[in-house]
Amino acid sequence: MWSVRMRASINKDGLEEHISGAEGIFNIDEIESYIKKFYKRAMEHPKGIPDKIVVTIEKLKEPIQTVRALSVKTIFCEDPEEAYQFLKENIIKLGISEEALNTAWNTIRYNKMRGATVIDAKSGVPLEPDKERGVRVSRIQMDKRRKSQVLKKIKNLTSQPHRVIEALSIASKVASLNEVIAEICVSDNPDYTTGYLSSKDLGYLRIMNIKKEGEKIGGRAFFVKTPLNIEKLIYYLEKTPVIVL
Ligand code: WAQ
Ligand code: MG
Repeated sequence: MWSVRMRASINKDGLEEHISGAEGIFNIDEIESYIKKFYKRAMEHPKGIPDKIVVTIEKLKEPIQTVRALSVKTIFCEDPEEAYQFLKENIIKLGISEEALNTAWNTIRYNKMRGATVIDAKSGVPLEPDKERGVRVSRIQMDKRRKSQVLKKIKNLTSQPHRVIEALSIASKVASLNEVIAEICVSDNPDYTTGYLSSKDLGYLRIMNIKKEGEKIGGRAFFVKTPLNIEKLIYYLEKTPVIVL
């Protein structure tokens, strides 16, 4: 099996600004058609036309692991205040401290990271070694049958189903780790206002109107138990190939 990854960016005043990315684990005979899909996606992104697209096609050497997809549920919140209340109540029920939630929320609102922050669920201290980049979950692919089942379930509840599939794949890989208590996510796309809270027991809870239309904020946070081997956690999330069943 092969890992295929794409990332598109545009140079603005010497800084590379991320436009879009996509990835998957494929058979060799699927690669060509996915490169075409990814290229199309890079060029047709609402954020603009990229001036650089990097495609990595890499044969996987490590054995592929499997994890179960989290169950999917949509929570109909009216506005960001209601969404944040829902988030807070559930985060506290999971035993995560308010400090930890505050650190996560501030990072999501004010920091531009390409990846996620990893937060000590008790102390609220961010643990990722690279604070600018964060941790990038990668080498994931949802099984075809699971994908069509989820697509059927959410087709009337989202304008961008592929976004849900990708986010659910990430969340399922993250939640499969015993060290992780929960994850929260807000898309950084100004036009995508549904975020999520996920955990092994709660599943993947899609939270509508977690931000206002047009807002550029967004990010991800993983709440973890300590003590923990952060290098091992990051290696698994970034490098270990996982199929989501
Ligand atoms: N690994 C870790 N963090 C990531 C990754 C990744 N592979 N990709 C993005 N991030 C971080 C980064 O800080 C982004 O700013 C933030 O997450 C949001 O990324 O069911 O599309 O790709 O309808 O904008 C949620 C779907 C969509 C909810 C989330 O995130 C639903 C989404 P985006
Ligand atoms: Mg994205």
